[in-house]
Amino acid sequence: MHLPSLVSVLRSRGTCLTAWIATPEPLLAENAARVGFDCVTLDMQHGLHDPVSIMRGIGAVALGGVPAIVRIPVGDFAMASRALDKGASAIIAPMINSAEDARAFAMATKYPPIGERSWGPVRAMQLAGAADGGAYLRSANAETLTFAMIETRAAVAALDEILAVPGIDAVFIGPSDLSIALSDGADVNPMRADNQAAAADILARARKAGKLAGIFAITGAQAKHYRALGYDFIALGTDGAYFRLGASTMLAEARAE
Ligand code: 3PY
Ligand code: MG
Repeated sequence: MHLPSLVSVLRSRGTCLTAWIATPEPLLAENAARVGFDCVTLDMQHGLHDPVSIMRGIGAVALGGVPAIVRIPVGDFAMASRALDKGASAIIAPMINSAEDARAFAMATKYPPIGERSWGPVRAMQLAGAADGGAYLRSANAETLTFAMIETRAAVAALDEILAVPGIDAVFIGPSDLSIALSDGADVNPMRADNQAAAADILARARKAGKLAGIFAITGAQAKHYRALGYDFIALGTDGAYFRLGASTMLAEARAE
């Protein structure tokens, strides 16, 4: 079985809605893929995934026939490279606050001449159906995407320089952290007016630079709103929320008079 890349799914569908899986259990990732998400993200920053669960989770997502994406822990660019080797179709790097952060991220994830990703993509080649190393090498820089998370005041201030870094394909807005930053720690609310205005500005500047843009949505209604605004990549909820919402809806149905 060959896994479609996120690039190919974006090309055919326009917008990707990704599941967000924090629990390091491959069956959850596989179920998210089978339920109809366009792709599945495994979270190492706030989720409990580790290098082994990433390897297993990517295989499970492949069984569901959609691309897998990995959010790495803050600053762990070595892990970005390892996740790509294991077949991740894109990497989301949190807290990219400067062009220097963005360059370190691109160095680890892109082969020369853009970066200095080290060779070792055995599993990625199998999942991509690459005929040989040369075929993978020639397609990898374009087919594996880098999302720089913009979620602090420093990142917003440095956005144009971050967008100009070769090898940074996209931004991904972390609206909760951004709202904490913009309110100087007083609030965590992605839908604050100043936060939504900042997100709109980030989207516009990414577009102007010819880069993709993504954002995290806590609810389906928020995701719909972001679809209407034209984001390419929208994360919808988390595995914990899917479980709580599904279970509470079923319980309410069962107890209804
Ligand atoms: C944020 O909203 O800060 C995030 O990192 C979403 O994943
Ligand atoms: Mg965040």
